[in-house]
Amino acid sequence: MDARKRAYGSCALLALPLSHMKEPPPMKLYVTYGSPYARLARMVVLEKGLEGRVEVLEAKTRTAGSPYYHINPSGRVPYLVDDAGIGMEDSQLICAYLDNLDGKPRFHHPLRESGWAYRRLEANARSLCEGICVWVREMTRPESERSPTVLAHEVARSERMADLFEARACDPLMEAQPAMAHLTVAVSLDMARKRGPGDLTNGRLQLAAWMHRMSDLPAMRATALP
Ligand SMILES: N[C@@H](CCC(=O)N[C@@H](CS)C(=O)NCC(=O)O)C(=O)O
Repeated sequence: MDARKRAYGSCALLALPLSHMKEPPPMKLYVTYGSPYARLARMVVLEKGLEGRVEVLEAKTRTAGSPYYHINPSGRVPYLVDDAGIGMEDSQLICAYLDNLDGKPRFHHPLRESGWAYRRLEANARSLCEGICVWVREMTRPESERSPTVLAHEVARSERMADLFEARACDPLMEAQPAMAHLTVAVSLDMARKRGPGDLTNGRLQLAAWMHRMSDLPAMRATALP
């Protein structure tokens, strides 16, 4: 039995050409192009070859009355609406969801995910990312509203975290096939260099070499910060 007959039974609809059959609606991924969290989700879409299933849409964040708030009440990106119309926020959840769609996760290896060493690394990576985001956000405020204390605190944090990753850059875990922890460190370092307090790989030779390798990932290039 052909697909139309299975879907609709024997009726007049069978006279319709196949092109009239309903495709599952594409998933929608709401992003901003400067957000490192949204970039993680965009990278997973590309690395998993999901471009045909996921439509990437730019959201208007941080704007009073933005129509985006009707889609995602938190107003944050990334936000994914799956093909059943169910919405979810948070890059960790969205990346895991997208990576698992084909049942063969590449960035969430089950054994690695349950390993404490890997989970500690990913927590460090997210901590680096969050601090850099705070710095960038503070800098988007009018100069008179910026807090030099917050800025200095985040610069110091980012330096300490960069030292931590410099010391670990040659660990087998850091050198392993990229998983979410690796993607998160890479987007954070890129954000720090282009929008943040500066290039955290300067003077950190191991981290610089590691970042150089990560920058070759096709999805890193394709999602480069505007
Ligand atoms: N924990 C969230 C953080 C997401 C987040 O903070 N996104 C920022 C952009 S980097 C955002 O949407 N900000 C808009 C707002 O705060 O209204 C995740 O991992 O997705």
